[in-house]
Amino acid sequence: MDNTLRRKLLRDMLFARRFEEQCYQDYQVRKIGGFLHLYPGQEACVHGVMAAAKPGQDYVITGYRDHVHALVCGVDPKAVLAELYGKATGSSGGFGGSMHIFDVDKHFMGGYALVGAPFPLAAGLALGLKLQKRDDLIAICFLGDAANNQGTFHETLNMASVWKLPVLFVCENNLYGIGTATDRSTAETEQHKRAAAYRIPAAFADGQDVDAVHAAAQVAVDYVRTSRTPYFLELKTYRFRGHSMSDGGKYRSQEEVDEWKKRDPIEITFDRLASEDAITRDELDAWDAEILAELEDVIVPFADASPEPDPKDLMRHVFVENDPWVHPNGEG
Ligand SMILES: Cc1ncc(C[n+]2csc(CCOP(=O)(O)OP(=O)(O)O)c2C)c(N)n1
Ligand SMILES: [Mg+2]
Repeated sequence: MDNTLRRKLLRDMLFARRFEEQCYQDYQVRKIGGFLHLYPGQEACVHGVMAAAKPGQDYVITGYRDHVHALVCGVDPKAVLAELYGKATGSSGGFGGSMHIFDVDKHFMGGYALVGAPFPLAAGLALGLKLQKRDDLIAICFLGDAANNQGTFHETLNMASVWKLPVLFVCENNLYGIGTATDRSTAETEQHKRAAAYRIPAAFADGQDVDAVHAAAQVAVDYVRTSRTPYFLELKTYRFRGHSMSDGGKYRSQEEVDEWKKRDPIEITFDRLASEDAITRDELDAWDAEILAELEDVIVPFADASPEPDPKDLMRHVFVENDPWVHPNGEG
């Protein structure tokens, strides 16, 4: 990776970190309600993968830890924060909240609360590309390690392989599903080995190192894009915060968290650039100040000032609207 791209990824990861910290604060003061799953620690995963893909063009889908995936696909941060605040200007009109960011224009297809649900939807997106002969695009599914124990994982990988679908499965293996360590729930903890059962080629990379993620993802993305068949990429990573905001943190030691924090993807990338004299600490601090100012002066005020959704729209998006096949008598 050249330093121009590395610097961009560093700034983008810093933005993602600050955005998530803003969400953390806003939850404390109840500007954000419901569930909130934050991404700090895992930034190198989605940034590294998408730098090897076509953000905004390739179809991306993920679970509930979805804010940063949306941002990387080009969803407006103002619309993401407004969605978190439940405002009408949110990316899902304020109906979805944290777990349901969605932006069809950016080909960001959500944002799902149900663990494992995006697997078959990703295969469906890839099937759609295949039927439409959009051979320039692929589908990318980002999910956690525990999701791989859902039936949907096995059903989808099997069919994606048999049907030759252009889908990349990215496993963000952060070693836990809520408070359960993977080795307590999963017979094969090396997640990439599980793809072999479906004859899907797979690889593993260090999910704290954006260079390593990007290099592995470039192979993966190129493979799917040219062969039009699936690939599985496991990224070993760690979340610095709790699973969600209601995490007591009893299942892992402070020593373990501290050890992983020494492998902060932002610091790793900064150190690599600094070792090549391609950045200074002052420059990083200046970026940080810019990002904090953008949050404080632009993004938060936009979400604050936005209106609540109109109560008359409460039942919208529940049933298909204006579809003669679904409503042959015109009845809802
Ligand atoms: C179908 C379903 N079962 C259970 C849950 C409750 N649940 C929410 S997150 C989670 C753990 C998922 O862990 P993982 O896939 O590793 O992702 P991570 O949160 O670590 O990113 C569970 C069991 C759910 N949301 N959906
Ligand atoms: Mg996990």
